[in-house]
Amino acid sequence: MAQDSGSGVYLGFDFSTQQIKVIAVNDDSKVLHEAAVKFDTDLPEFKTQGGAHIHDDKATVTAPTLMWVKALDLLMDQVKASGFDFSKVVAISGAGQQHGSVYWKTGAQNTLQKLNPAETLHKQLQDSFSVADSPIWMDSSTTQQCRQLETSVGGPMRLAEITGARGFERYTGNQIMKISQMQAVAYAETERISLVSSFAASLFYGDYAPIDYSDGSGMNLLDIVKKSWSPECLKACGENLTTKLGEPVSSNTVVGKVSQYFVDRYGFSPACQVVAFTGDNPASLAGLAPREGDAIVSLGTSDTVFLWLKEQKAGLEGHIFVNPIDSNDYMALVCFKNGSLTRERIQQESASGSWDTFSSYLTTTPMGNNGNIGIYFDATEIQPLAMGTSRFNKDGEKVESFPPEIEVRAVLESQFLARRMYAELRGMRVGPQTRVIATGGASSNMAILQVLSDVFNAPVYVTDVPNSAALGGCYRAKHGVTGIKFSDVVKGHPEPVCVATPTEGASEIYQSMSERYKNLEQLM
Ligand code: 5FX
Repeated sequence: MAQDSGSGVYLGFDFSTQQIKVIAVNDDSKVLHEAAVKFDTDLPEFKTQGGAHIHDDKATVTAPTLMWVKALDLLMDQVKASGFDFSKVVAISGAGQQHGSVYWKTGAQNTLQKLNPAETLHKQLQDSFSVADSPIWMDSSTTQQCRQLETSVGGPMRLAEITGARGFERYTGNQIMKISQMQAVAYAETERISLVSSFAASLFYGDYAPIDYSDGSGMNLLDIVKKSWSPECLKACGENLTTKLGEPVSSNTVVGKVSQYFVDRYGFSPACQVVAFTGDNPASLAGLAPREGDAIVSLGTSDTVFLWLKEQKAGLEGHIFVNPIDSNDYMALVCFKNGSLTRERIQQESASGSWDTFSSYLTTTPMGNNGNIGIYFDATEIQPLAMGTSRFNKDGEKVESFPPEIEVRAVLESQFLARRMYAELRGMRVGPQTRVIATGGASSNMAILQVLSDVFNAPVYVTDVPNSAALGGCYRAKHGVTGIKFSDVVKGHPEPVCVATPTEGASEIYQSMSERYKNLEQLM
């Protein structure tokens, strides 16, 4: 298999919701190897759907912790069988789905430190978790705990000022509070609580790896300015949390050497280093190698806008994380549930299921859609917390339907106006100088990207990086061990290509439309 000798190799893992993925790159950022294990199909014995178990109440969503361990066994065996030479790996880092938590049972540290290379990890760690099913980011069962935490620190805004976000159901502190309340015995038996990211790093390190500041910012527990646990938040969420969580560290910290288990079983060099793992979104920021001021718009099942911020301002919408590359900076993230699935529904209903027809409607309708605005929340949106469809004509009157070409433009214009409006609240500054980097499935449709460019009044770029979280792990591994500037680490990274620039007049049209959108959204 392709593996150039001489150059250092860096491994990046992504423990995401549906699979574990690994990428190996060399010093020139050339991808040498990729592999993945999918939970639903490669580990059917765990009976997950999309990597998760949705419980009867629909709000509780978990994943079996041991499934992730077994997936790593499979992945490592698969990569070894392909002939990959692990001895060349200089450093490892990686990512995990954000917010999910792992509960290590008393004694698990000892087991981790003494792993037998003749046995699989999952066999040796089968009794190491006090809570067998890890709550994950899709869980929304902790509304009561969110309100309790907000009240205990002085309200949602105060919680946002301390931790970068008001109480969000999926945030780990609220999940921990629920476990401490509902599974008190299991909680008492827990010697360490990891995030999915630090749990994954612990498997490689053969000991408890620390939580990094950036993924730790998704917990409602970390003081994102002081970069230490907030004593008042810890107190509200469970007993002895200071001990159970361990000290958080900067995201580019070298945790230590890979464990003897990986040296003996897979042939890693004993000098190979493990750099702190982080959340999948922070890792993607690193994997897209942005420049300061870039706005990344990910158009997928859910749409996400990410920003690299020098300064942050607390607010009730969206999330602020400590920046994964430079912990003096921040990263803003705003997530929207109604992304591609809603666009696909309109494409089915108004464009006969044809993307060509959908795109042609975008080129034949004018910017601003003659004053028509449609808002389409097929699933309960995150901001605003609302559901349903509303259409308004140029006079602001509600109408039942739009002609198909108006409907197609309306869904994109309202989605992009919302992405822009909420991202601006979290510090995004768009304009001709800003590079908007589009990723995700819909970023291959040029007609859609032209609307994005017009609404954001900024040039839109695309980049050929399909696995940005795993690739971000490789870059972060190199950054952590070499200490060289991040811009030098990513020097071989493909430059994003500009594919759309704002049409003349777009700025004025969407400035006034955004005012109208803001008011209409409140009627939802
Ligand atoms: C971000 O806050 C999220 O909850 C998701 O994007 C998860 O990180 C997906 F893994």
